[in-house]
Amino acid sequence: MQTVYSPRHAGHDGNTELQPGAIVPAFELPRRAEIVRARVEAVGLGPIREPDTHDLTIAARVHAPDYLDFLAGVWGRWQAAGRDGTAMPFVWPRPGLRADVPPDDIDGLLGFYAMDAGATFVAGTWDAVKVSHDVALTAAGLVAGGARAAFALCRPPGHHAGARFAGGYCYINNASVAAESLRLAGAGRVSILDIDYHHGNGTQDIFYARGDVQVVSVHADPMVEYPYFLGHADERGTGAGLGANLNLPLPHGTDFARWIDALAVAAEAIRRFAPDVLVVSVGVDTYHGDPISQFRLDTPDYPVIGARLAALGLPTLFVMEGGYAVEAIGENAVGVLTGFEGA
Ligand code: Q9C
Ligand code: ZN
Repeated sequence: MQTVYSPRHAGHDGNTELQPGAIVPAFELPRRAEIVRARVEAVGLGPIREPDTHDLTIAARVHAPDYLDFLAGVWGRWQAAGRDGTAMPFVWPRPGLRADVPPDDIDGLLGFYAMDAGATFVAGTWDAVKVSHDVALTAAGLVAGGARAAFALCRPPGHHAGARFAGGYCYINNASVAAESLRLAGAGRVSILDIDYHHGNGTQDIFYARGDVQVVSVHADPMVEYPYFLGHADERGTGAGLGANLNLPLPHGTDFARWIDALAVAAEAIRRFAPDVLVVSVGVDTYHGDPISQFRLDTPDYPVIGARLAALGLPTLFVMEGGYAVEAIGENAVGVLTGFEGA
């Protein structure tokens, strides 16, 4: 399969992250994408190409246009306030406060458009975010054009970004933009399967009331894990989307035997939905060595996952999400893809 990749992700670098009790260097690093790209080359997965440039028309169908304007302009506003380094919010409009009026001040705006302190901005962030979106759309175009599969090597990731907020290292929801583009290219129904360790709250937020895009997620139980406030099993969609959202939360310590049972439930739900195309949010932070996660998957498990996904028999777009055990991220992420190809 073809991989779409841009070196311009690397401008999103040098940012800090708020962790319990400390501010530390961000876990979501440029090296992640470089190691995945090197592994794609090492195993000969297929050609690597750069993305085409896309405008934000499709992104503006899944995100609020004022949110996209904020993303594009935040660094300029931060600089205009005389600042450098890492822009990060510290105050949020939780329920009970006014969440309908974006403030004028940069610190208010940062919180208005964020769910947490986890989507930080440096000088190169917007360019990397825009290009990550281009990568997703270009790879989606390959699948729309008839490819059996394609790999969008997105960085930064996207699945925590909702219709009008950033969070969890995510800004534009690449998988959602790709799914919307596949609908516009003629797919009547699209399924998004999210296998990142964390619940894809942003993807769920975007499609919760839609019946044409199914969202299925296997993830750590939000009772004990980020994002904490979405991802429970009783969230089944609303209105036209009722029944088109499926969450399969699993406890800390989940091993591969238990995880793959949940994947079988997910796969059965996708078969019943009978989509024309599948988008997979591929996070490999389910790995036992991941520094911020608590599942126990191992490197040989990832090709098995890929083979199970291939058995769905659908045109499939893989979109890179999380995975922070940097030394293993190449083998694990590309393992899903080689398992898919080998099936
Ligand atoms: N102590 C993705 O995998 N921080 N985002 C968790 C744990 C947020 C992960 C803090 C993790 C976001 C795309
Ligand atoms: Zn994750």
